[in-house]
Amino acid sequence: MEDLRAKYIDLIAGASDEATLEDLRVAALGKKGEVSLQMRELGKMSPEDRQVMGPKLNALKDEIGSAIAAKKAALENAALDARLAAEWLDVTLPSRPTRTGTIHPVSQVMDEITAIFADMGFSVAEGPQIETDWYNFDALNIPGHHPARAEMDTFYMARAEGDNRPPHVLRTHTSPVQIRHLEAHGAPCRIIAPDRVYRADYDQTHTPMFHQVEGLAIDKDISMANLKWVLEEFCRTFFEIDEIELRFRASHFPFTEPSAEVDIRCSWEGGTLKLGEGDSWMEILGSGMVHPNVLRNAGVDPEVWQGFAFGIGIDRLAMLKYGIPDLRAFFDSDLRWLRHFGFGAGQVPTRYAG
Ligand code: 2NM
Repeated sequence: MEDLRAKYIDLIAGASDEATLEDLRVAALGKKGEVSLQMRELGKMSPEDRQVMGPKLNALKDEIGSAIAAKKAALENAALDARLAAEWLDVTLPSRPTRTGTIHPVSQVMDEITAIFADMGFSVAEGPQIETDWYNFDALNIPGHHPARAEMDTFYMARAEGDNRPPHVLRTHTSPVQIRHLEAHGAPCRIIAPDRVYRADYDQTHTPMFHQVEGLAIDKDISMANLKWVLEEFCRTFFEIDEIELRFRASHFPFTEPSAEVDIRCSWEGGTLKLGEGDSWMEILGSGMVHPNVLRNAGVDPEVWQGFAFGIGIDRLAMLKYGIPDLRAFFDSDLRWLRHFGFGAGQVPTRYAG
């Protein structure tokens, strides 16, 4: 029995994995194991011998069982230690730098404009970029012979030969969005339409695609006074300058009567532009009271309803606010430029954060 004990305790101590331990358990304690066979011998013994050998064999069985369990636990601990050593991770290390994208200045300014006008009760309207010449011109009181059509450098969509439907165009302004909105929802109305527009023009200060925001407010008692306050409030908030001053200069657009171009007071002292002070004026937008013909074309009765509209170039607004010198770089998709002039997510000017 002492040999058996010494043999198994030794083998168990030397086992290097769980499978070996299991083999040892079967060899000693299994049905045909060496200890089990010895226990079977007990039956043949005299009662006196059995009384001595029985407890001894039981004790041996328990000892081997405990030794196997203890060794098994030790092997598991060792395996865990090995894993912990191998998979150890220093969570205090700085993370690897990853390049995040940036928000294009046009998108940023579009979001800013939308937030400011939202605070004044305007919602955003959208419409197609390919328009019929009715929505882009006729509905806006620009008939076929009107010089404004030629001035607009319109992109006309190709037509198959023999297709005599009226032409489709890339919209030259977002006014068609407003006509469609009035048609669908009627008056009263307070909307802005910020989006892409197209004109066949390319030089230092023009790109064939650019961005515009047009505003429209129609109600029973809207006047130029409301227009003036809305535009002043917009400029104050957008440029983050309290002492903003606007000048309304009589002008002419087919779709408004009266019409006004709006200038902002500025100075160019030392070659840098400053808004709200100085003796210079810079044109920033066009506006006016919506022409009765336009309201009628959109299904709105001009005897009952009236209101103002305005149009602003978003790209130039972005250049002015963020000191971006070259318009054409806006659309070059140059990553270095985008990283320099782009915005991080959640980077919102304090005046209208949230
Ligand atoms: C401008 C200037 C003046 C304008 C007119 C309309 C519409 F659709 F209501 F007739 N929307 N925007 C408008 C008026 C646009 O851009 C320089």
